[in-house]
Amino acid sequence: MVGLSRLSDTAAVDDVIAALERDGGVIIEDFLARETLEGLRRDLLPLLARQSAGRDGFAGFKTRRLSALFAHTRHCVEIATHPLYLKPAEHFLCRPREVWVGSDKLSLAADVRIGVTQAIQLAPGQGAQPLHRDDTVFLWRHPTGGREGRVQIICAVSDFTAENGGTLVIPGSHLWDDERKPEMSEAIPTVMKAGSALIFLGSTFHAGGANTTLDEYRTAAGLALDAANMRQEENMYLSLSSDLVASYPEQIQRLLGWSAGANHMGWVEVDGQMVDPIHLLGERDRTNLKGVGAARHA
Ligand SMILES: O=C(O)CCC(=O)C(=O)O
Ligand SMILES: [Fe+2]
Repeated sequence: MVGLSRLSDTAAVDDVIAALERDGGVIIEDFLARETLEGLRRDLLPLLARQSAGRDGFAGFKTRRLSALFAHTRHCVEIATHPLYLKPAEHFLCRPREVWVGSDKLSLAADVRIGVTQAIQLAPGQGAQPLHRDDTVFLWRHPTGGREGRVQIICAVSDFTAENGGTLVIPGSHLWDDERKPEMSEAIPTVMKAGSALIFLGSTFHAGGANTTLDEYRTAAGLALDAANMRQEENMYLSLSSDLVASYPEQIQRLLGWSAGANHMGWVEVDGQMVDPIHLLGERDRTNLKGVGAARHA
């Protein structure tokens, strides 16, 4: 089976787009400047070392995750705004739709939002994650006809190898319909040097690989750019304080957006876990919280 294309950091934006259209993913070698890679290591590695490991099979019992990356490192700026990531992302995410407003036919495109930020460290002994599509959070349907809900990047903070859990990707799976089940035999590990990056579409099947080494940690820093057309129209998080929201019944708290739901939208990190934000309101017990994936991936 043929793996993803590898392009250099001097590639043209159109070449990145073409590779993503064809394969659903692409590797950009030397994506990060050396100072950025060093800065990410300096900022993130000590924090990752303090995180507790996942508490379900999807998050990974031997995987440490650190989210809210913009609170922890300013080097996310270089990742999110790198032209070989941001411009292809806009190509797939900002597809205009024609709408009538009175007698005007308007062409409107969603803009882009940073939908998730996360460093992920696989310890030796971590098994492979289940193959999945990251646009599952939007319950996106496939084939997409080229309109994507998410474009994801995973930057290698350590080297990625087949042995240490380099992200498994099924090239071409972004074109599959929703009936086709992904098989591990179709997935190819992402092998890349620290500083390189894997970019893939939200509709591409992938998974964290198995770390079969005895002593190597595989560390990634990633984020997702999402189409901004299905967020809450009114910004409840800015207009209502969390104390005010806490004074309402739980049903209203959840309706106002303090809920992650079965599709995991809106989680917040607590103690290394991606948890339902309802736990942050009021006097709730926050010890030993389970992540949003726990119900399905015990
Ligand atoms: O760790 C990785 O390589 C991928 C993780 C992933 O796909 C996820 O957690 O959604
Ligand atoms: Fe994923």
